[in-house]
Amino acid sequence: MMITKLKVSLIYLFALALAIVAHARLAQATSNVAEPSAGCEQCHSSLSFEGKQAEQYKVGNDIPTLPFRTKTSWAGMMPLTGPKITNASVFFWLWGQDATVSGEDLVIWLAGGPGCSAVMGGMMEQSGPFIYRNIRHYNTTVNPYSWTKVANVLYVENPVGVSLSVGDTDNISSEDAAIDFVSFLENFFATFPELCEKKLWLAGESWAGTMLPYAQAAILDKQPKHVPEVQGTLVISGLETTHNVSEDLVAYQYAKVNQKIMNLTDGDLAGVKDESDRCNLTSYLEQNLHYPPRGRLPGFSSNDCDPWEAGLNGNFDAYNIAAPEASNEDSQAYGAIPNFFRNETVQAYIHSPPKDDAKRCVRHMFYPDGDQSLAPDRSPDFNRPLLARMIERSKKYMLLACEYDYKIITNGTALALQNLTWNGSQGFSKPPLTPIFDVDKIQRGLATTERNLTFATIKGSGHFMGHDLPALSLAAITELIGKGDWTKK
Ligand SMILES: *[C@@H]1O[C@H](CO)[C@@H](O)[C@H](O)[C@H]1NC(C)=O
Ligand SMILES: *[C@@H]1O[C@H](CO)[C@@H](O)[C@H](O)[C@H]1NC(C)=O
Ligand SMILES: *[C@@H]1O[C@H](CO)[C@@H](O)[C@H](O)[C@H]1NC(C)=O
Ligand SMILES: *[C@@H]1O[C@H](CO)[C@@H](O)[C@H](O)[C@H]1NC(C)=O
Ligand SMILES: *[C@@H]1O[C@H](CO)[C@@H](O)[C@H](O)[C@H]1NC(C)=O
Ligand SMILES: *[C@@H]1O[C@H](CO)[C@@H](O)[C@H](O)[C@H]1NC(C)=O
Ligand SMILES: *[C@@H]1O[C@H](CO)[C@@H](O)[C@H](O)[C@H]1NC(C)=O
Ligand SMILES: *[C@@H]1O[C@H](CO)[C@@H](O)[C@H](O)[C@H]1NC(C)=O
Ligand SMILES: *[C@@H]1O[C@H](CO)[C@@H](O)[C@H](O)[C@H]1NC(C)=O
Ligand SMILES: *[C@@H]1O[C@H](CO)[C@@H](O)[C@H](O)[C@H]1NC(C)=O
Ligand SMILES: CC(=O)N[C@H]1CO[C@H](CO)[C@@H](O)[C@@H]1O
Repeated sequence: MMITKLKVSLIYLFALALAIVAHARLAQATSNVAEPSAGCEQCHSSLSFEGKQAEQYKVGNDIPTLPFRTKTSWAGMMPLTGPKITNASVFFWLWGQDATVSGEDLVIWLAGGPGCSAVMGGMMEQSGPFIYRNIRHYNTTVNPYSWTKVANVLYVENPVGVSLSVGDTDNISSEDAAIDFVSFLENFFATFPELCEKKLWLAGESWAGTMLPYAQAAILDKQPKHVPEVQGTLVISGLETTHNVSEDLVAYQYAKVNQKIMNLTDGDLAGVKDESDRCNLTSYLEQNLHYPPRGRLPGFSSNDCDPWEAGLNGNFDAYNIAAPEASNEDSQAYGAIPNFFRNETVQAYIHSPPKDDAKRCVRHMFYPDGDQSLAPDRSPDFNRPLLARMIERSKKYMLLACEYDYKIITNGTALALQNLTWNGSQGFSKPPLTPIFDVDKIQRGLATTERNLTFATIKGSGHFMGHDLPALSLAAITELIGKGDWTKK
């Protein structure tokens, strides 16, 4: 009797053990979310949402036209609400972090332009789970440097008017775009309330360098319900000052240093110098860029000259002066990505707008006079500028400037920063001298950090750093959110 009972319990225990092992295996298989977001097998996201609201945005694992499966993601049109908004909504795409749990960080990426698509240019060309980098073959590949390796990432179309948005707008400035963005955030976090607990970080490129401090300020002003406080910002090739400073003031020196790469003849270079001389800009840089700065930098005028424009006489791509035959390849990439969004089967699957004319960038945003907001280094004035105020409200603020970028020239940004007073003093005491490394441990540039502001000069990259140096782009976002140290090899 005793023995039988024992046998029975042993068998029971054995069966129970088997069941536990089997269950554990199953759990492991179904929660194996450390796999990449694209090219996954189980394809479960580390994010999940309870609410019905979120459910309608869910994107499945077999996105039409992609040659691999992707993790569950969330995408679609988020309506904007506000006194003057009647019928505007913008597309977003949200990805969970590639880890067993979703982690504490949410990064939002905004594109430049104004008028370029964050989803097309940011997600699908630079930092997303899959990218169109093999543009010769017109197909897409898994991105081994996806930002989802370290954070939950959200790509947002901004401002209204970008091609993956609907609705008309007569908005004309960064300040307007920031107000619309806050409306997006309010509705987004109401739809995905589980994300309200995350640490919120902002990132963007080019014109987003102007827009992002306005966005952060608008969040601080409005204190919208449920929207987390902004922890910090990463700006790549950002416009922090006027075009006159970032282009005209430094164009001659840039052209002189890069004459060969830009294919400028001696005559072309002399033309740039003539334009620069005409407004007495030629020695501004060498006389005024000092570490630490020697007082406020003098004013200047480029009313009657255009040295930057004169530099365009060379044969090169202003976004990457070192790109060989860049324009041809890029136009193909620009075709492949919009085509993805023009496919009706895709549109239905990812809830994107039914547009057969989706474009990577729309021209004439804020037409005809351009962004009416002042540059962040002088808004509302030089004494207490927006950029300085937002740096002071951030754990970390990172500005990356790229060597081969003739649109936003590194030394122009450097001049603006040496003229900026934040956290009690003006400029940096030392130039960027600390080596920084990408995630493959290759040195890619130099950086300096003072009073929560990092300024980095990047070697060997054009304007679109996430395209040119994706492993550095991943290192930069990891540095921002405090999950790595890019000064360590
Ligand atoms: C859209 O994608 C579907 C699914 O891959 C494909 O069958 C269809 O041919 C595509 N449509 C166009 C117009 O390319
Ligand atoms: C709002 O926009 C959608 C999409 O463009 C359109 O179908 C709808 O008719 C518009 N509604 C109003 C009230 O304008
Ligand atoms: C892209 O196309 C090329 C040529 O057809 C092929 O060799 C390559 O495997 C494709 N890549 C992907 C990710 O489909
Ligand atoms: C940037 O400024 C520094 C300091 O004046 C100068 O040495 C360097 O040549 C400049 N670089 C370019 C590309 O203009
Ligand atoms: C020309 O520029 C130099 C250097 O920036 C400055 O010292 C000088 O005063 C300027 N001359 C005039 C006439 O503005
Ligand atoms: C530097 O700041 C002063 C105001 O203090 C301004 O007049 C000047 O234009 C600024 N220079 C640059 C390069 O931004
Ligand atoms: C900036 O440059 C533009 C043209 O390039 C010119 O119209 C404008 O007056 C300039 N502003 C200043 C302050 O020099
Ligand atoms: C620049 O000039 C070199 C040599 O003359 C040439 O090989 C290269 O293709 C040119 N670059 C562009 C973008 O035209
Ligand atoms: C600025 O950086 C310091 C040192 O890392 C940190 O203690 C401080 O909290 C940061 N400022 C803000 C506003 O977070
Ligand atoms: C910024 O300024 C505040 C107040 O002056 C000071 O307490 C803080 O340590 C400064 N932060 C940094 C990173 O220098
Ligand atoms: C349609 C739209 O985006 N309208 C916004 C433009 O900007 C103003 C603020 O200046 C908002 O109030 C509008 O709602």
